[in-house]
This record gives sequence, structure tokens and C-alpha cells, in this order.
Amino acid sequence: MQDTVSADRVTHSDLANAVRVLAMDAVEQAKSGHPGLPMGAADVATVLFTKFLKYDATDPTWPDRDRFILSAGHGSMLLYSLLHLTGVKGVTIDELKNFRKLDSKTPGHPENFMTPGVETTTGPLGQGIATAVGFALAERMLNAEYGDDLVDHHTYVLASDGDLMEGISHEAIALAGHLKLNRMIVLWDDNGISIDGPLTLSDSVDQVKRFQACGWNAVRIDGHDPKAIQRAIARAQKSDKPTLIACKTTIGYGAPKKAGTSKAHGEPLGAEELAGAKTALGWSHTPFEIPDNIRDAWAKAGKKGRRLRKAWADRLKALPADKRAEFERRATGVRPQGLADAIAKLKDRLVAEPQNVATRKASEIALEVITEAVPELVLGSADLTPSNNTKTKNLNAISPGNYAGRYIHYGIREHGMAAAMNGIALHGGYVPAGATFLVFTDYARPAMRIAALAGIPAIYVMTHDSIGLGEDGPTHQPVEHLAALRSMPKMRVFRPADAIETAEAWQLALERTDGPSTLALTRQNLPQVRRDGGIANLSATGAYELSPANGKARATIFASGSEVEIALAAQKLLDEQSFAVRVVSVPSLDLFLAQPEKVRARIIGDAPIKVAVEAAVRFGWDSVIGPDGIFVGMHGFGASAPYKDLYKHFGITPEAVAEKVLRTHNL
Ligand SMILES: Cc1ncc(C[n+]2csc(CCOP(=O)(O)OP(=O)(O)O)c2C)c(N)n1
Repeated sequence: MQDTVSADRVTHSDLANAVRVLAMDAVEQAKSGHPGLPMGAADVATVLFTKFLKYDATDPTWPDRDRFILSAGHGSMLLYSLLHLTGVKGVTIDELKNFRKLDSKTPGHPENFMTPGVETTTGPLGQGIATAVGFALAERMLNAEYGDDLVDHHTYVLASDGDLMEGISHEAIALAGHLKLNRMIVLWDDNGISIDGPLTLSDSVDQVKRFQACGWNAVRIDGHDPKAIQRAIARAQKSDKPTLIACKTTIGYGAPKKAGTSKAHGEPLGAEELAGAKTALGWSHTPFEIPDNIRDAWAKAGKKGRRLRKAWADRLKALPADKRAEFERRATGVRPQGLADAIAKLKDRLVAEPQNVATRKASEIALEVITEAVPELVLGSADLTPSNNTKTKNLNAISPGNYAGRYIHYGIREHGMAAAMNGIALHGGYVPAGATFLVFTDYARPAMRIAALAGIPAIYVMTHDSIGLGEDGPTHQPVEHLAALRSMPKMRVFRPADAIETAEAWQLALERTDGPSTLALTRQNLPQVRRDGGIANLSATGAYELSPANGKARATIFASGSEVEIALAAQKLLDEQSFAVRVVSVPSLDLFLAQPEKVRARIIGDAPIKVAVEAAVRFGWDSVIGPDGIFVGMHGFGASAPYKDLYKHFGITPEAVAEKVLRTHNL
């Protein structure tokens, strides 16, 4: 009987089978889930967790732990079983029994904000492996700052066929290979099966060759042979490149009929098959029962890193107090004291010397100050650095093997960039800000959505934010993107009107620690409309009265970004006709809509006519102007022409605004 065996005689198979049966039982109880991957990958995961992974289950957020990322999030029960067996607090057997139930710590796919020990939310295939690149990069960058004593760990990924088929995987592995992120080790669950059936239905890529071509080591092993797994990981740890270990496995390992077929992928095994699997695995215990000796052996594995963690904590303690405090501040994501003051000073300077510049340039001006005040801010661009204005003079770019820098040339990889940014932020120690054109948020959006869902404070610097970019034409002119981003829960979208609002937007984005922010910035120059500096951040309510009416307001014009200038000019035109109008600047429509009703009512005011001006689609503005409000903006895609001609062509002009207001008034 296995449960009479003493802890030190527990075998690898006992340990791996414990993972398998917990996954099988939990999926069976939930009546849904994916047993195949945990059953197939249990050997690989068991070797990793018991022999290599540097972690201490009693402190799953220890900064120098190895990271384990289950990229194939559908196999979540693999991770929950491991967290439970190693003794992560909160991941109890009852949580496993409540797999996929409301409010459990065991949701269908892993969520880092739900479950201790889960490093990142995964589920959309490809995201995990791409996020892991950010983890591995942040580790090297922090290592370059703080040295081996404080930062010296690996990033392990368990990826499935689907992860490697997704396009994002290519952006991710190309970047990791180029940067020589040798602390990144991908264990590929090479089972040749996906949902529709054998992979041969749709794929014939030689993944080993693909990874090698991207600058990786890549080897093939038997993923059920613990010795082979151990040898491969040990070798990978010594490599100067990232490593792919293609682990040949059988999906649903142990299941008599379903093993090796897509039937094991995503549904409970069923009573008969489950019983057959347990028999085949030599497992004779009741559901969710783990014999004490196996439980003890797993618990021992969970404590394996305790000594290392304590030694690390001692080294941290031995640091000079200021260095230690700074490391702890950054590791815990607390923003530096000086940020608000630095922004206030910058605003005062802008009041003294107004800057009529594009907001992308205003962003660069702000970054000159912010990068000094916020040493953890890491900038980058997907090959549009000179257009995005993200590289300030004081930033050095990292390069392969040299990670002492705060600028990342992500290459033309918007999706990979956004996912890597998630990893950089989740790793800790850094706030990532990455840039491209606003229209290409479509390419980055799946990772931006993960950031929003998982509460990751990444910052997207999205320039060329409207038809105002001009000649590049409609492929490059976003029209629906502001609305699309504003509709994403927990995403904050800023579209500042001038240099001062841009500084305020940066401050609000950086002060936010529970979710991502997008800064939509112009290509074209704008006048500085604000003349007030100081500590108060007027953009913090999302909207504010920028220019009061000359008398009792008969209309309010709401505008964002480059159209604030148009709103002010329209106000002047109407004023000349003794028609009093106020202008409300709306640097963040979504932030404004999140304000308490009283605040919104005060800012919206009671002028009978409401107008919104934004060079984008109307979607979302009705919440401010109502369905009968006047909207001056885009009603379709843009066109290729100098931007001033486009504004005239699409009727987004002060004259058009004034004319519509008067026409409505005279109805
Ligand atoms: C982006 C994305 N597309 C589709 C899915 C739905 N889906 C979940 S698992 C899977 C493929 C399963 O094959 P594989 O990755 O080999 O996993 P295994 O069958 O080995 O568990 C698909 C298409 C998803 N989770 N993410």
C-alpha cells in the first residue's frame, strides 16, 4: 500500500500522480475543465517543482523567487494542485473541491489577483509565454541594478501547442532570443493534440528549429522520463541563451481510452474513465485524498527554498538603509514621494514659458522630469521611438547581454511589447511604458485587456491619435480606438489637450497602481490652453471647466485633446455674437464618467445645449451630451491629406461648431 510508505521513499510517480488525481477529481467535481494537460504535464511540473524551482510556499511573493508561468491557462488544475500540495496558504483542498465555482481561489483559468502563487493571468493562449519574456527581462534589468545578491532567479514557462501556434509567441521568442534572456526556460507540453484533434490537422511547424532560428537552445526529450527532464533543465540553467525543452507527453496520461486523444483535453473524464485512470496509475484512494507520506513529501518540496529566502532576507537587511528602502519600495510598487512635486514644478515652468507643441512632444518634456523622479519607469517603443518621443536623453537602451538601461527597443512587435510590459510590471521593480501609434492598439489589445483584467499598472503611450496625423491616411488614423479603449473595464484613457494636461495625465497614470492607462497623444502642434500651474491636478476628475461662459451659459462645449483648441475658438465666435458658451476640457472621458453623480452634474452644468467635439466616433459621448446633444467629430474612416484640410473636410472646425449651436438654439 502506497500510504504506508515513509516520506523519504515516496517516488517521483507518487508525486506526479498526486498532481494528476487532484486535477482529475477537481474537473470531475466541477463537471467542467481540462484534465488532459495536468495529467500529461505532471511529470515535467513535478521535476521542476521538486528539484529546481526556487520558491518558498510560505512566502509566494518573495521577490527573488523563481517564476513559474502556466501559459496554457486551461490546464489551471495543474497549477492549483501544485500550489495546494506545496502548501501555499489559502489554496486548500476545499478550494480545489470548489474548482470553477464563484469566489473560489480556483477559477477556470489562473488569475494572479485571485490566487496566491499565481504569477500572471493566463488563458488566452500565447499570453503567458509572451508575458514571461517581460518577467525574464525585468529580472535581468533589476539584476543589473542590484546585483546577484538580490536578484538572481529564473522564469519557467509551461506552454502548450496552442501557445506556440499563436502569432504572439513568435514576437515573444524573437525578442527573448535577441536579448539573450538565458534565464527563461520554456517547457513545451509537446502532446501533438489540440481541441479539433491531432495537431497534424493544422500545423507542421518544426518548433525546435523555429526556436533555434530565433536564437534559442532547443532540445527534445521524453516528457515522462524524470531523469531526462532533470538533465534538460539542469543544462538549460547553464545556457547563455533562452531554452525550449520540447517535452514529448501524452495528453491525459493514464486514462485508458482518452489518453493521447483530444477527448482528454477539455471535459471531465467521466466516472468509468476516471476509475480506469486511477487503476492504471496505481492510485487507490478516495477522491481528493492524498496519502500522508505523499503530502509530506510535497510539503517538504514547498519548503525547499526557505533557507535561500532567509539568506536573501539577511543580505537585504545588510544593505545600507537607503538602498534597502528603495529596493523594498520598488519591489512593492509604491510610487516615489517626489512625483507630485516634480509635476507641479514642471507645470509652473510651462506656465512661465508656454509650449505650443504636439502632446507627444509635451510628453517628452514631461518625461525629462518624470524619468528622474521615477527611477522605476522603463520606457520603450515598438520601433517608433522618434515618432513616439519616448526616449529622453537620460535613458540608455538595453541590449543583448547588457541590461543596464531603461529603454527597450521592442521591435515591430506591438502585441509582444504589451505582453512583455505585463510581465515587467508583474515581476516587480518597474513600471513599464510602451509606445506605438494609437491605431495599433488593435495589435496590442489582447495583452492590454489582460492588464486591465489583472489590474496591471502598465502605461501605453499612443501617439498619432486622430486624423490630425494627416497624410498617412485612414489605415493610420484611429477613429474607433478611443471608444474601444474607454469601453474596456479598468482601462484609463487620457487624451490631453496641451502640455499641462499631458503632465497631469502622466502623473495620474503613474500614481495609478491598480490598472493600466493609455495616453493618446497628437502628432500635430497644439497651443497651450492652460495657464495655471501648481499642485492641483485638474485632470483628476476627468473633466473640468476650462473656460467659463461670458454670462449665463446657453451651451457647453465638451472637447478632448486637439479639439479643445477648436472648442475655444468656437466659444469666441459665439461670444462675438453675444451667445455665452462655456468650454469643458475632458482629458479622460472614462475617468469623468466614474466620478460621483454630484461631481459630474457640477461639471456638466445646466446649459440647455450640449456639444461634444472629438475627432473620433461619437460612441460614449452620449453619456455626457445625451442622445440629442450635438456631436462634431468623425462618422467614418479618415482620409489621406494634410491635417488642416482633413479637419475642414470632415467639418471639425470652430465655424461648424458655432453654426450647429446656433442652428439648434434657433430650432
Ligand atoms: C487565444 C485563444 N484562442 C483559443 C482558445 C481556446 N482554446 C483553449 S485550449 C485550446 C487548444 C488546445 O490545444 P493545446 O494548446 O495543445 O492544449 P492541450 O490540448 O494539449 O491541453 C484552444 C483553441 C484560447 N484559450 N485562447
